[in-house]
Amino acid sequence: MNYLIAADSSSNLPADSGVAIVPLKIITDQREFLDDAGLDLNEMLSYLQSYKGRSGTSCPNVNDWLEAIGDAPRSFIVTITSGLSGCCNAAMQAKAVCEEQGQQVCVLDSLSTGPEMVLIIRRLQELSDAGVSFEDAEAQIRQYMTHTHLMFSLENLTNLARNGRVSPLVAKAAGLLGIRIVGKASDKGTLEPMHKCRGQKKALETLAREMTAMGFRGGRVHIAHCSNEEAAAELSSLLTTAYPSCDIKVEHCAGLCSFYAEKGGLLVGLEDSL
Ligand code: X90
Repeated sequence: MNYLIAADSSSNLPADSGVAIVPLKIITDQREFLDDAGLDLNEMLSYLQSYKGRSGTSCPNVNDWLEAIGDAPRSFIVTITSGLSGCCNAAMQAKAVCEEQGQQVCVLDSLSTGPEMVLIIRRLQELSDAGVSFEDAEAQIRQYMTHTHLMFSLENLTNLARNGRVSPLVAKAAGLLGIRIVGKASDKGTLEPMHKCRGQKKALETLAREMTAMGFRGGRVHIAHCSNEEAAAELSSLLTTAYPSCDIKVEHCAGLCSFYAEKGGLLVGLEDSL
């Protein structure tokens, strides 16, 4: 590989992915969970379920990013959306420090999270392996990012609303029995709710339909789920039926995405063919 790739833990990538992962934190008045390979996700989720006080998250700081980059001469940093987190801002500060020392750093604001970040990272790894120069890789990846998208289906938006990341009115709708909010990452990198769907089956059909509307015709798909293997499998089968050539990978949400997507939540990264 000819450049280092770093990303924050909202990407849900495992420790052995070849990417330098910088963890976010999940914080309550009593405890703090670092979203890294040492996190016991089930323990965190069951603690949060019984915990009734305040909870939130915090993003890495400039030093966390500097540590991840180390003395690598060339690095790409892929962050969670600047529309919802300070993560990208901290990475930009790290870039400024590194550039003073003669290192090249390109910060990519995903305007998204989770599985769309994984699509971007996967493509970066391919460019790196193919020996594409840093400058050309930046141009190509920015172009690629205009063709990647994120959709979601959420059963519970309590933590998003409590932390000011979605309107309480949207969260309230999802609180009704069986209602899922299906939506996408907006152009500004915020949540854009599109449909209220009753039941999982409807939600998944709506997701698949909206993916087609976005230009999906059977490219790469990454599905990250929070304790909802069943929905991930069902969506995979809907997509494979419609687009037999599509390349689907399913992963589990790590700490940060689990906190916000909550139990049952599904995040879908996709490529359009426009
Ligand atoms: O800086 C921090 O503390 C992190 C804040 C992150 C807040 C949002 C995380 C969202 C996770 C929920 C649904 C996907 C929507 C993505 C829209 C861009 C996943």
